[in-house]
Order: sequence, then C-alpha cells, then structure tokens
Amino acid sequence: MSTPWHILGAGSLGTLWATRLARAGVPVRLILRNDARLASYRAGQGLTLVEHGVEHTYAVIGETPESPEPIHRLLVACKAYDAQSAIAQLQHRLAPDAELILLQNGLGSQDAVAAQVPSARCIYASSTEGAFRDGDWRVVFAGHGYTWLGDAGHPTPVLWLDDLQAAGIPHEWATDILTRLWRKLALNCAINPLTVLYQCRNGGLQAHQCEVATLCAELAELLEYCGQPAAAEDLHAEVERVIQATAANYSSMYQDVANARRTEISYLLGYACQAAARHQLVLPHLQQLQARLVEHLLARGLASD
Ligand code: NAD
Ligand code: KPL
Repeated sequence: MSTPWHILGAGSLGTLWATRLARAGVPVRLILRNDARLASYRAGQGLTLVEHGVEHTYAVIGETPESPEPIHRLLVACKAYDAQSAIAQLQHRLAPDAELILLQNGLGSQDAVAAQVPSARCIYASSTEGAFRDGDWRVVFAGHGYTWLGDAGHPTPVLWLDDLQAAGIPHEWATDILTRLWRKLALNCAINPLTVLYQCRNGGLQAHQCEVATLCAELAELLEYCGQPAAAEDLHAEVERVIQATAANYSSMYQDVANARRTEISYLLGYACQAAARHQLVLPHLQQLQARLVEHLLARGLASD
C-alpha cells in the first residue's frame, strides 16, 4: 500500500485535498482535534465534496492526534496562526523521514514550522484553488486553480507528485517557491486590507487606483530589499489584472472579517511590515495601512494578530 496522507485540519482546503485523494484510491487519514470532533465525524457518512453542483461523499478514516500510527506524510491544512500548535500535538508521531506539506497562505508560519520540526522535510505550497465549507464535513470547490509546491532548501522534487496527478490536483514543482509565496503575499497586501477598509468587492478598488498604485510601489521596493526582485516584476500590472479578473469577488480577508473570523494579518501585511522594519526601510503607506487595519479589526472585537 502507498504511504498514507495524514491531513491535519478538516476545513476547506483539508477537505478539498482529502476527498480528491480518497476519490483516487490514495490512503487518507483525517486528523481531528479531539474525541468529540471524531465522534461527530463518525456519526456521519464521511467527507462530502461539492463540485459543479454535484456532491459525492467519501468514507475517509478519521483519527485524533493521539492515534498511535506513525506519520510519514502530513498535509497541514490549518490557518497560519494554528499551524505550529496543531503540529505540536502530534509531533511525537512524526517518523524520521516525515514530510510536511504546508498549505498556509502568507509567510512566516512555514519557517516557524520548519524550525519546530528540523528533521522533517517541509514542502511549502502556494495555491490559487478556492473552497469553502457549506456545512460540517462538507466543502464546495468554488474556484479551480493551481498549486505550486517547493522546498526552499532542496530543489529535488518529492516522489509523491504522482498521487496528486492521480487525484486530479493541478500542481507543479516550483524551485522558486519563496518567490511565488512573496508574490502572492504582495498581491494579498495590495488588495485584501483595502477591501476590508472600504468594505467592498475586489472590483471596488477600481475607485482607489492611486492608493493601490502607491502600495504596489512600496511593496515592490520591499520585495527588492528582501532579495525577491522576480516577485516585484510588474507587480502593479498584475494587481490591476487580479482586481479586474476577480471584480465580483470578496477577498478572503473581507470574508473573514464579515464572518467575524480571525484574519491571517500577521502572516500578510504584518509580515511585510516586519520585514521592512528589519531592513530599516520606511514604507509609510504600507505602515499606515497596517495601523488602519488593526484599528478596524479591534473596533470589531477581532484579533489584530
Ligand atoms: P479553514 O478554517 O477552513 O480550515 C482550517 C481547519 O483547521 C479548521 O477545520 C480547524 O478546526 C482546523 N484546525 C485548527 N487547529 C487544529 C488542530 N489543533 N487540530 C486539528 N484541526 C485543527 O481554513 P482554510 O480555508 O482551509 O485555509 C487553510 C489555509 O489555506 C489558510 O492559510 C488559507 O489562507 C489557505 N488557503 C485557503 C484557500 C481556500 O480557498 N479556503 C485557498 C488558498 C489558500
Ligand atoms: O488571494 C486572494 C484573496 O482574496 O485572498 C485574491 C483574490 C488574489 C485577492 O488578494
């Protein structure tokens, strides 16, 4: 039997990956927080994937972090702010050859996890797929996209990409994964906080073109300072393109705030501002944006980290 995929986090992306791997006959184990969540999961039929309005349920095996089986391959599908504590619960189960696939958006959590589990190989991922939960143990595949995977320390591809191929998960091995993560972070910093502050869809930023352009200029400067010139290339043009292409959508940060959920600000704008401070780079608009966003979150009783 091929190596099982342990999936940590039964949220949107975790369920999206678990169901597609299970559909392809790849062994999958879903790691739930505790016995109560496991009992709730076992009371149902499994995980349901809704794609193009058609739903299928897959009987993926559930377990808790305390299960005894060693883990060789772990897909970490928690939010960035939960990744380290979630992994700590099952760190004792990681086999010496363990590989972790980190799906978190932004930057900062991946390096923290890599430092936490120095003997494991950590694969960083950047995904443009979109999914949301429309109920417990259910996910709607809302936006088809691509997932880039890479190891910042070793260019050699992993051996399990054929599992992704079999599961129909569009992917590519990226030797420049950090550049891709920085680029996505910059896009998210230029778009998401403004959609929260102006309470608009992405397309609403067409009314704030000057502000977007100024932020892009500062972000491009930051990327250069951080040794990521390729991520800075034509940033403003791409931001404009994304705003147009996703004009009718609400950004992920907008949706988090609208649903009173904690945002991943520390791994996006917070990370960018910290990197600027490390380089003693003054980026007044970016810093002001962070201050405005923090104030906005606190005023709504949401965490500002
Ligand atoms: P989500 O909130 O839907 O799922 C996270 C899951 O992790 C939740 O079910 C939560 O209960 C679980 N979890 C947290 N701590 C845990 C623990 N200790 N033990 C077990 N489970 C635990 O989040 P998501 O939307 O799937 O996002 C995951 C990451 O992927 C984020 O960084 C996000 O930015 C990124 N991402 C999401 C999408 C998307 O469309 N949803 C797209 C691209 C990137
Ligand atoms: O990734 C995004 C998000 O909403 O998080 C886009 C659509 C690119 C906006 O930044």
